[in-house]
Amino acid sequence: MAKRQLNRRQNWRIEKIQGERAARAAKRESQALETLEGGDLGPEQTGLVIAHFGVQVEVEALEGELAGQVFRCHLRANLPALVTGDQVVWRPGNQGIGVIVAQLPRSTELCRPDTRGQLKPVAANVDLIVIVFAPLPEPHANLIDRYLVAAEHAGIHPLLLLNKADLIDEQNSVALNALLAVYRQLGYPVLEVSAHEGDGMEQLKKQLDGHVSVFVGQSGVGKSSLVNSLLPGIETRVGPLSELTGKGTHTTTTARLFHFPGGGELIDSPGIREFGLVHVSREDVEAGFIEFQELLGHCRFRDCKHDREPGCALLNALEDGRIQPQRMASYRHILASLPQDEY
Ligand SMILES: Nc1nc2c(ncn2[C@@H]2O[C@H](COP(=O)(O)OP(=O)(O)O)[C@@H](O)[C@H]2O)c(=O)[nH]1
Ligand SMILES: [Mg+2]
Ligand SMILES: [Zn+2]
Repeated sequence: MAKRQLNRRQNWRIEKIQGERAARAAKRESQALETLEGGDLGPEQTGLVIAHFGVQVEVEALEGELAGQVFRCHLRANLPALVTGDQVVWRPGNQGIGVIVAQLPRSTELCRPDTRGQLKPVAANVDLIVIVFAPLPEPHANLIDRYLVAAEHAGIHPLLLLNKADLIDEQNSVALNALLAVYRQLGYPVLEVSAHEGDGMEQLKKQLDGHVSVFVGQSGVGKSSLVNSLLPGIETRVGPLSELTGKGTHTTTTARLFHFPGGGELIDSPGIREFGLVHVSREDVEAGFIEFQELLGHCRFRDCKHDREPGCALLNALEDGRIQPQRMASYRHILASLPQDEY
């Protein structure tokens, strides 16, 4: 009991200190904003949010003589929450500081639940999800299908990337080829590369050019290796920027946007690499299996669960090979993993 009270008192103290710290930061922020707004601000122009810090964002100028330069920006009150990848209207101040005036509409949003379980956007305007897998750790079709459902749900094109092609041998090649064939047959783009040996990397660079990508996939498949190979000297690129914001309260907590030297953008953070299937409904899962699209709504029973029902359009398609058994198994596996009320 005494211990719990002590903990409560400690917690209260910690919360108080954190609250005071946040209040001081907010005050500093509004004073800085006031000073900035009182000075000479440059014209309104478009920019790209490349990183997000507690109360500020880093914006890359997209047009005019400042294009390509990075500015730390204060946020005007009443702006919606900004994330990396957002396009904004902003005005430059002096000494690399600016003000965000407005957020431009997003084409896509990647969301994740926060610590309270609430879905929060973590990246905006991503248009390519690179789903990475490898001969080792052994790929699970089920996991790939989860990523595909997530990509379809977010309305973002997927690219299936088999890394560690140098590890393909007589023992694993049959199963791997069968796996790749399933996705090729569905019309998904599939690429084989080796981050270590460099095979296929030029092709990958071409596919990334012109897109804002994220890399996802299970641990150990080589995402870090791929990113390091595609972004040589990433540390030196990050270094000078973080000096600007190196104060304790401004440590980056979210994703950062990088430019691939070969063209295209990457939005990256550990959180994004683990991006998976969150908060989807039974309908979302069905919609995520693209080969189901022309069949859904054609079952005899309107509330068909595609399980054992007679006249089920999906089961008929499974029977005559229009749906591949492995995909049907994945579909059932994913459904069974949803919270009960969604199922
Ligand atoms: N043989 C081989 N190993 C690789 C390749 N890419 C990455 N690895 C290795 O796979 C392991 C996991 O790589 P890492 O990039 O940390 O994977 P991550 O967890 O997805 O970020 C490391 O030991 C890498 O050296 C590759 O193309 N070929
Ligand atoms: Mg890694
Ligand atoms: Zn059915």
